[in-house]
Amino acid sequence: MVDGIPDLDEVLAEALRRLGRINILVAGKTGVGKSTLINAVFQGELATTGVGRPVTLHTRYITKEGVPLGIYDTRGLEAASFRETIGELEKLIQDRRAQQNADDHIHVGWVCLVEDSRRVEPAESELVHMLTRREVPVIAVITKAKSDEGFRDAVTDLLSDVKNVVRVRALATVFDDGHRLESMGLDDLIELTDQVVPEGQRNALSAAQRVSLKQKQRRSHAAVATAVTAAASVGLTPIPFADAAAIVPIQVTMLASVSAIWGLPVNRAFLGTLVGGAMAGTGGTAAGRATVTGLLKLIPGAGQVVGGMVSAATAGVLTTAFGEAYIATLSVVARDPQRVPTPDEVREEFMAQLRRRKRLTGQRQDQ
Ligand SMILES: Nc1nc2c(ncn2[C@@H]2O[C@H](COP(=O)(O)OP(=O)(O)OP(=O)(O)O)[C@@H](O)[C@H]2O)c(=O)[nH]1
Ligand SMILES: [Mg+2]
Repeated sequence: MVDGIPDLDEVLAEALRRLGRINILVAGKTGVGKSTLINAVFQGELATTGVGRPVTLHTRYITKEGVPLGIYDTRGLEAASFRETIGELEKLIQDRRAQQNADDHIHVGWVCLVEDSRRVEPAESELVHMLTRREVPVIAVITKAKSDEGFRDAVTDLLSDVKNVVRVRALATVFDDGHRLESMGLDDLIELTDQVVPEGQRNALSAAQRVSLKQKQRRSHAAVATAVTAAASVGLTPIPFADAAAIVPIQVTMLASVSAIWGLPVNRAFLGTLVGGAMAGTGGTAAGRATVTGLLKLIPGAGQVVGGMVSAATAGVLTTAFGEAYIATLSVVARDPQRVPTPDEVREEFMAQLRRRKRLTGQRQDQ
């Protein structure tokens, strides 16, 4: 930290630390489509590429470098000895719950039932009971959905402890006559999961998933609101604009947090391209001041206050404009979950979004 301005690496490390981790227990009989579901919903072909560490006889823990997600992949529910499997899982949950760090807990259970079977068996009911007793919220996931015929209602009745029941089709299904049903329900599964996991796990869920743009946008708006509060408290004592450097780390932290929420690489190359040298650790020097002012000049509305004073309200307005421009940027360039945008693409769109907002604030001033 130099003269109140933290180093970019510190900001990045903090953004990643705050992202945390979400752990999901995925259970269901063999062949119901658990691995396919995991690969469809999350980044990085987790279920096939992550070999997974065996944590019990019937459960592997799958993680992937750079994705803030852990999957407990359970098998053995189909065996006659399913009670043993459930007993093992119960021990596992308690063991994880005893950890200090909430990132080590098991946050939600997805109990998968295949639609074709049209049956709920004792293994699934007993598993749901156990998870509920151990305060792990459960979502029943009906997989390979193509024809409900009342099965969803039946599952809702029979597994009355679950928080919700959702029908999903992880892969498109093509019938012999050529009729095609696209994948469906994956975004609903994420929305429902978001509702039942602790607040501290939601950004990690957002970073890891690749099916709900809506959830990423919602989590980003929350991160911007946090930054606005921080910026406004800096501006409570109105500060001369030249010293508004104090709100720059807040803006950069916000960009790092929102990037993390979108599952983008939170590293120096990425953020460095976005903010230029403003955070390179030159804070105390004249050159540092110049780049800080340069960054501030990008912010819609900030042009009008250069040389003046920044109040709490202004600091809040500037931060909101900056954050919303970044969310709009990612909604354009990071829309395709199959492809990570390059830092230059993000920067170019961000500048365009900022210019557009500046024009709008300019017009309002002229009226
Ligand atoms: N058409 C279609 N096929 C699916 C869908 N989900 C899974 N499958 C197929 O079902 C088969 C089994 O899927 P997996 O994902 O391997 O099932 P699993 O539950 O992981 O099985 P185990 O690991 O053995 O417990 C595979 O051939 C998948 O391609 C789906 O939504 N639609
Ligand atoms: Mg599998």
